[in-house]
Amino acid sequence: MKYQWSALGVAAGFLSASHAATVPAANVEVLRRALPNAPDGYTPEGVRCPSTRPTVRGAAKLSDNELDWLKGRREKTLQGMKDFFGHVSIDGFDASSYIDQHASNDSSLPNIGIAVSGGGYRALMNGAGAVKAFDSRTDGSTSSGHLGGLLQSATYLAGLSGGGWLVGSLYLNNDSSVQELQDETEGSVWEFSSPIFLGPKANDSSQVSASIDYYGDLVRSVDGKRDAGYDVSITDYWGRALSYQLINAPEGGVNYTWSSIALSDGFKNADMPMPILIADGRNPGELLILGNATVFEFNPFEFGTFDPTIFGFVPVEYLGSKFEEGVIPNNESCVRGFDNAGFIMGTSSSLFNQILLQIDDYDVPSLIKTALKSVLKSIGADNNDIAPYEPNPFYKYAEDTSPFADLKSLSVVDGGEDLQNIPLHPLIQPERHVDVIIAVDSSADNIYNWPNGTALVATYNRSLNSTGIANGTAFPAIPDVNTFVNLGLNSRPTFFGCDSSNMTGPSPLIVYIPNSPYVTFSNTSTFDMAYNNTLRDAIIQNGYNVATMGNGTRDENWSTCVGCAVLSRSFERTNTAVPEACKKCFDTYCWDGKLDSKTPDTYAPSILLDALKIDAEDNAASALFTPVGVSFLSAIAVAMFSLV
Ligand SMILES: *[C@@H]1O[C@H](CO)[C@@H](O)[C@H](O)[C@H]1NC(C)=O
Ligand SMILES: *[C@@H]1O[C@H](CO)[C@@H](O)[C@H](O)[C@H]1NC(C)=O
Ligand SMILES: *[C@@H]1O[C@H](CO)[C@@H](O)[C@H](O)[C@H]1NC(C)=O
Ligand SMILES: *[C@@H]1O[C@H](CO)[C@@H](O)[C@H](O)[C@H]1NC(C)=O
Ligand SMILES: *[C@@H]1O[C@H](CO)[C@@H](O)[C@H](O)[C@H]1NC(C)=O
Ligand SMILES: *[C@@H]1O[C@H](CO)[C@@H](O)[C@H](O)[C@H]1NC(C)=O
Ligand SMILES: *[C@@H]1O[C@H](CO)[C@@H](O)[C@H](O)[C@H]1NC(C)=O
Ligand SMILES: *[C@@H]1O[C@H](CO)[C@@H](O)[C@H](O)[C@H]1NC(C)=O
Ligand SMILES: *[C@@H]1O[C@H](CO)[C@@H](O)[C@H](O)[C@H]1NC(C)=O
Ligand SMILES: *[C@@H]1O[C@H](CO)[C@@H](O)[C@H](O)[C@H]1NC(C)=O
Ligand SMILES: *[C@@H]1O[C@H](CO)[C@@H](O)[C@H](O)[C@H]1NC(C)=O
Ligand SMILES: CC(=O)N[C@H]1CO[C@H](CO)[C@@H](O)[C@@H]1O
Repeated sequence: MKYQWSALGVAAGFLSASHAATVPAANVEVLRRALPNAPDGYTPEGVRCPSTRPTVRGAAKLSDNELDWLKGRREKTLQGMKDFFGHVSIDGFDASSYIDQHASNDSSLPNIGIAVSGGGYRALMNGAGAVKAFDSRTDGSTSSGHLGGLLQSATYLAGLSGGGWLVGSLYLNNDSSVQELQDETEGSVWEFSSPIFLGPKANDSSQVSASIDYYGDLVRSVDGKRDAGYDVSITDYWGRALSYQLINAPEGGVNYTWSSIALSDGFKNADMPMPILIADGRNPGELLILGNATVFEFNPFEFGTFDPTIFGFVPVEYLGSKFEEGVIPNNESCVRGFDNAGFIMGTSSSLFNQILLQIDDYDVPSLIKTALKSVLKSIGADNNDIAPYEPNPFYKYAEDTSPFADLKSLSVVDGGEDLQNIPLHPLIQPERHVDVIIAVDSSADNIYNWPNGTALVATYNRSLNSTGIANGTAFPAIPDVNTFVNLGLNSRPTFFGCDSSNMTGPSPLIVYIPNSPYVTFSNTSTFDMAYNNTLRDAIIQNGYNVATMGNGTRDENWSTCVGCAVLSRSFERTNTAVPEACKKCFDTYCWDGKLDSKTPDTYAPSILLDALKIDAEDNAASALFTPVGVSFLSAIAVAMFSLV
């Protein structure tokens, strides 16, 4: 039974978020990525505790680790901004000199966060296009009309679900650039033409036997964790499977931990922004994730939340240890290896609750549907359709306020399930002092999979009760989704919170960048499971154009306007008059408070520029749902049953 469950579990994960798979390269340069420092592969293992035993830390301040890292990062972003404003000009204003002038006091200079939404592969690719545009390492990105250098100027890079796969791959592959990940040859990362439930593309052996090896590896690694006494769930298989596509190392990077990012040279040198992934806590007894869900973050140092329920963090490296009342009792050892990088990325993207509720809405072969439903139902009954963080690191912690304090197992789910599909939460924390968030939204809100502002509305609503779950966070006023569509706020970039006096408290300015069809229809379904490289690259190129408004072809002032948004809060702190060119930008891009809440026509935009050619005669990707694909899947399922 165990194996049958496992095989279907992976298929479930696949169907839930639409994926494709890749081969682990045979000849990997072992040193090229973060660190494979797990003590025993996928199995967490007891280790001697460090001399200062890990504890839960109250969330009133940032961690000392983060504060130390920020000192280095602020220095690096200074140069990043000088480079950025070296090619992004503001008429009548010398931004480079402004940066120089205030260089001795970096808290007066802009503090930038980038947030990449969820939405499966679509979000990974559209987000990748934006990050590629912001990355000064990308060829051509620092020419006029482009936005290269924003990444080098940013302090934080947050990802959620599919956006988290992007952020994770960038860091787990040694600070790779998007271009490098695209350039990886077959047999390594970001090869989405072979779907995740078939596993890495076959090389010399047949696909069937390659897939059986792949399933065998997945099952073995998760069995190891279970046999060591840890609760496992579909998310374990899901995370393992995802890793084969996202981490370029043998066996899908089975030894890579999330905490190892903090040990990699690039991160230690503060060469890149701090990566943060988001997941939601599921309250005991609630199947739906509501707006009052606790929002957790995984940064390279810690796992935890600023929300008033728990308001605490543990070292992410020591997840799996038996914390109690915020400490690891003296008779317990410390545990490492629970924070497998794929498991963390899988947690942020574990859409299983939603699948359980919605699978009938999707065009999935009925054979799979039936099998899945029976598996998911039985797991649901065990309350196991989540990622169980057991032992709960917040056991008996914050007992007065935490709904999780009595639970031995903390249930964590996809970060978008509370509808906050853009990972803004870590970036609006007052202690982080972020001035501007570049928010890339690839959500599938409307019937054609375009965003309509739902994610911003969710974060805004959450911020309204400042003494409640929002716990002192503030957010700019955001209109209803009908207004978004009627006024076109989702058809081009829009700024929210330009007027810092109109907010519930200090909040960053939001540069909202919604997915739009510049050169290809990038509104593919969240449940599309495979993409050939032509389509992958087209959507990434489209994302580049989304972020740059077609390198300024849609508005030649766009790069200037992004520069103005970046500087806006800093201008206020330094009492600098807003340049006329920026005033013009704010007139164009700031939401002016007008509403138009009537029911809109369906939003179905046409291609804005010239469409890229993606067609080819033989269409490998869509072959999956042909009868051949289905019977192939059954063959795999049968093969797995036979292992029982
Ligand atoms: C990571 O990449 C950087 C830049 O490409 C390189 O200098 C460094 O040596 C790499 N780190 C490891 C551990 O390979
Ligand atoms: C993972 O690490 C273990 C030692 O903990 C080692 O035996 C194993 O070969 C490693 N696996 C891979 C794929 O590197
Ligand atoms: C640095 O700038 C901040 C904000 O502009 C200001 O509050 C602070 O006093 C300045 N610090 C110094 C040492 O000038
Ligand atoms: C797959 O093929 C490539 C190119 O022919 C080769 O370099 C690699 O070693 C092969 N990988 C495996 C797992 O056989
Ligand atoms: C969350 O909100 C719902 C609906 O308002 C409420 O029923 C539930 O008790 C709340 N959960 C917690 C843990 O506060
Ligand atoms: C540590 O002590 C507690 C309380 O006495 C006990 O429940 C637990 O099993 C002990 N753990 C180990 C590893 O012996
Ligand atoms: C906006 O998206 C939500 C889902 O996120 C959907 O329920 C709603 O109908 C959409 N409204 C419009 C006007 O697109
Ligand atoms: C705000 O949240 C607090 C704590 O959950 C609650 O007691 C209060 O009723 C909420 N206020 C409003 C206006 O919803
Ligand atoms: C914008 O620049 C990128 C990168 O050079 C390129 O791929 C894209 O085609 C350009 N867009 C337009 C509309 O020219
Ligand atoms: C902020 O502006 C919005 C839109 O104009 C308005 O609805 C809201 O009442 C204002 N809030 C505050 C606190 O000024
Ligand atoms: C890639 O996939 C798309 C969508 O399935 C298809 O239309 C196109 O023909 C494919 N292109 C190639 C080169 O295989
Ligand atoms: C600003 C604010 O309200 N912070 C609160 C967040 O939650 C913790 C724990 O409940 C409180 O101690 C803080 O005062």
